[in-house]
Amino acid sequence: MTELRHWWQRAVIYQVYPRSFQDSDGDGIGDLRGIASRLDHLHDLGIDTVWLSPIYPSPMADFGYDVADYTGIDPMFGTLADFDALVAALHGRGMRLVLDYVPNHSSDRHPWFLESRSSRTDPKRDWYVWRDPAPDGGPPNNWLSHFGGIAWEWDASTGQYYLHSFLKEQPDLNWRNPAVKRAMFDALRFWLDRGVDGFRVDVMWCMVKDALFRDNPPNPDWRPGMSTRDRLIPVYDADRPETMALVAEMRALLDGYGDRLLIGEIYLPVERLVAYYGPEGKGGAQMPYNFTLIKARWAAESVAEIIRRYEAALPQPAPPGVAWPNWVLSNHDQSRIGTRIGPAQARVAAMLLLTLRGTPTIYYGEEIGMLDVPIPPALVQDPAEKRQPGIGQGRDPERTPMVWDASAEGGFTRGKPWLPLGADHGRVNVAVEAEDPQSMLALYRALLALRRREPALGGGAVEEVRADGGVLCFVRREGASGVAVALNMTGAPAETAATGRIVLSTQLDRRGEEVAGTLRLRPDEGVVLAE
Ligand code: TEU
Repeated sequence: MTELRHWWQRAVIYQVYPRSFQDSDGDGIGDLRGIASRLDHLHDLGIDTVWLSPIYPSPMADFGYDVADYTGIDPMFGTLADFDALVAALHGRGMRLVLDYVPNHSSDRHPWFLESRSSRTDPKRDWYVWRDPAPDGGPPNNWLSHFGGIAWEWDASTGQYYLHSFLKEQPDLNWRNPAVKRAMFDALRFWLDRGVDGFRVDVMWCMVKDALFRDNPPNPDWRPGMSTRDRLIPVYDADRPETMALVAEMRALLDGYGDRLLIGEIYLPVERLVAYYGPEGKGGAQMPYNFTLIKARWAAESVAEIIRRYEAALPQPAPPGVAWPNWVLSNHDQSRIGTRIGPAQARVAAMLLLTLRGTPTIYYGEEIGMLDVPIPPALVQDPAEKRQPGIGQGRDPERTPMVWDASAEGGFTRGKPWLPLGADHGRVNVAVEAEDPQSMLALYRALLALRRREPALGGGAVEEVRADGGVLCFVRREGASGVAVALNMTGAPAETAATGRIVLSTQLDRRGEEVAGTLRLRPDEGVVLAE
């Protein structure tokens, strides 16, 4: 029997993209006061932990992932007083706050970088990654930016290149320099002292680079249409062995404040991903984010295989608090689930996310079934799309404003929203769905309530994972109690063997129906059965 000792094992995390959640001052961009005004929605839904994408002062070249001050709030989002009020409001409701932390790079406008680039002898020169040109005058090596093109920018006034794994406006910090570590750890303490419950660490697997700056080898599987970064295999600029020691230090710092949460944003195959729990599954991040469902082929057999492979990769044995799983369907960098697999299957995905073993993260708007919003070229905001147009890297479509009601701007702003709302916003919104007992919102509420009520859905083991034709089946078991989950991942009726009483269907009917031997599922229907 698994006792869930830690709050983050019982948590349901909700990601807020602050620009897009709620505007309070009419500038068309969301802000902290706006978020604070919408906590009832999250609380009623059954959410207990909010993760905010960056709210720090920033020139917004990458919408806050280019930080110009690690211990402030961008005026666009509010003030430190607004922040403290938000923390107090969350804690007052028994909820928690996780902040984004962006250690790999700062903004090129950060005072540290301005000093660093001012001269080769500046005391902060070594706070960033500066290298001499190659003998031919070109970049020091072949490393590529995640956003296209070479990862090095020439600085004519000091005659060296600096490294930027993302935009040239996002120079990489040099974590091999102890002064950088001290300053960046002080920033963590600043927020922990203000009551923050944890951090989601941006590109955790990229923080440390090869000390010898060796070239990455070519990727034989690269094909036109793929991102230019995929031309090389990122052996030397990501997932370096030294990263683990740094993660362990971050974790120890957080542990000094009690039971705080360290989440790592990590895009790696699961066998490498689990290394970020730390040796023997402890001492690293409690949640190396598991993005396997984001890349999944949406079919019962492949998702069954993902669950088995992930569970098997977790460091074993797993005493409480060690190598705890987590699941993610979407985030601010990825196409929304309903767009990837269709609105009908998005309901099945919601049931999957909230019945699997481990802490789920819900991306804002998924609880009402928001879809990607096509953005005409003239309205594109995302630098990823501007730099490599047309290859599907643009992230604006999944970052459009949260829709609260059927009014013209969806209750998001009284001004002009920074990105347009979807054409479906008269139907897909909180107010309309709150009145509809069959809505996606009603389904999310029912799933979250069931998850809290049913011990097997908390700490219970996941067993008997199998695909039966197009139906994904698994059992969650906790001591004597167990539930079975059966998800029809096709648009056709299906049958599978099951016995028990239906406690929830994705179509929000059939409750209490007894199943004896054969479970018949409608197209795109998932059910949870109690034994
Ligand atoms: O994303 C890291 C990352 O790997 C992205 O390049 C991702 O693969 C891409 O956006 C998919 O299109 C993090 C943040 O989540 C992202 O928003 C930032 O732009 C990036 O880091 C730089 O900080």
